[in-house]
Amino acid sequence: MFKKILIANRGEIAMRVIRTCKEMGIKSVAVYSTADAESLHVRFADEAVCIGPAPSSESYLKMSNIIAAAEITNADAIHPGYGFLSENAKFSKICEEHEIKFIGASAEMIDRMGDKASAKSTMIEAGVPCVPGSEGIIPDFKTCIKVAQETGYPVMLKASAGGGGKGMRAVWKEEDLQNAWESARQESKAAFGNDDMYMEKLIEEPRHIEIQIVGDSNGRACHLSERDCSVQRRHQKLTEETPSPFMTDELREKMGEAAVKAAEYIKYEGAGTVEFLVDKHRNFYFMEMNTRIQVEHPITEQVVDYDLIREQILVAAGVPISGKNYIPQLHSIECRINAEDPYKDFRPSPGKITNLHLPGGHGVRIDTHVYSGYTIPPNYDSMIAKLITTAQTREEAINKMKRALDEFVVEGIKTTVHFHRQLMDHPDYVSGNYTTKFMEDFEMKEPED
Ligand code: MV4
Repeated sequence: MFKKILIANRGEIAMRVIRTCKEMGIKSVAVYSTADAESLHVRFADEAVCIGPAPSSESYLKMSNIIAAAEITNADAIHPGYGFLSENAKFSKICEEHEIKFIGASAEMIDRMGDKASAKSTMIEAGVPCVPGSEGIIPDFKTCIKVAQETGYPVMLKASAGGGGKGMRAVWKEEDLQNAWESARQESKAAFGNDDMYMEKLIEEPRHIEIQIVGDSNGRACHLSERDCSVQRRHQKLTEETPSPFMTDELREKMGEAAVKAAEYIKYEGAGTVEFLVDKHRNFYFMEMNTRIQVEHPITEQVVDYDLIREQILVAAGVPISGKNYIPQLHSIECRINAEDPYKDFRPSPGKITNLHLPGGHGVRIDTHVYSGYTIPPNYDSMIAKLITTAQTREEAINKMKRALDEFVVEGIKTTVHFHRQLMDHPDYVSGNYTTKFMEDFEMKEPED
């Protein structure tokens, strides 16, 4: 078992990993930029190393400095969290070359799943349902027209190096195809240095339902049921829940089986997430596979009583998984609390938290790194806390979320607490009748004076 793990991340996920390390009797090393010198993960870790100035490119993305920190502290493993280097194949490789265990996917696996067209081809081989469309990358516009005609409009053009909606275009009729093809490729080239495109039949008003899987070094995998992540704004998840209000026992069985089949086919090791698009007829299609722990992992932990970070560490240390599939026994909802002003188009609101009161009580979990007096730096993403409520039923979990949001006090900055409070009263949310289109029509009600 590892003696010391370096956490190559910051904020709430660094706290999350440090906590499990402490419970497992593993020493923890925090790395931090000069902007994070007063951050909580620095104080909670057994050791802390400053790896550079505020800009991520000079600190949390600076592979040489992170490896150096691991060497001088004699860490035998690195946990990358999510974001930053968590799905960076080069970093996974460098860790391997330095004989430091990367608690995540191998460089080959990251490359294979990171290239969306190749991931899709792999899933087709594995017999996982995929959206009909092109066979791999589209070589030129002439082929693009032909594939669109064969697929039938509307179609979705997608960047193979993409993800999160970048380089993606919905095309409803042939006359719009050329502009879409050119602008999507430009956007993808600019964002990823790669303009490979593939095409799919457009799934209208889909839900985003993902399955948590864990695979071990013996090639076995299990699933830990689903998370509904359809409430998104500009491809940023705002709130997630499990079980999905759209799920049926039969659909869960089929999606869980498909996700396990995918993981076992590629001999996936560690915690991963298979993302699916689900249409209104409950047909599901492979969308992407993420080879990292996800922000929203706590709701799965809550309903199946499972520590996913602990599982990642055990699998990385070669311990076989229990192998049984998990079906949710409870209902759990996560609200991402961001330092953004929902009354001003969610614009960022960094600064000093002058007063903070966190909610608590039965069924309330808060994953956060902030404290009263903490100054949120403007350099990183805006999430300051995850508020998670868990109860026997969805109605009770929503009720608990409302009560917890009403208790949540943050002064000195604006946050999305009021957005989530209004969401919990929205009829389409409360009825569970929402898709990825939900936020397009959502409008904040002005605050009562
Ligand atoms: C789609 C789609 C409809 N049809 N693919 C968005 C980013 C990436 N995860 C894939 N996405 C989509 N792919 C087909 N064939 C609609 C989306 C989509 C979406 C998917 C999940 C969650 C939110 C979304 C918001 C807009 C579009």
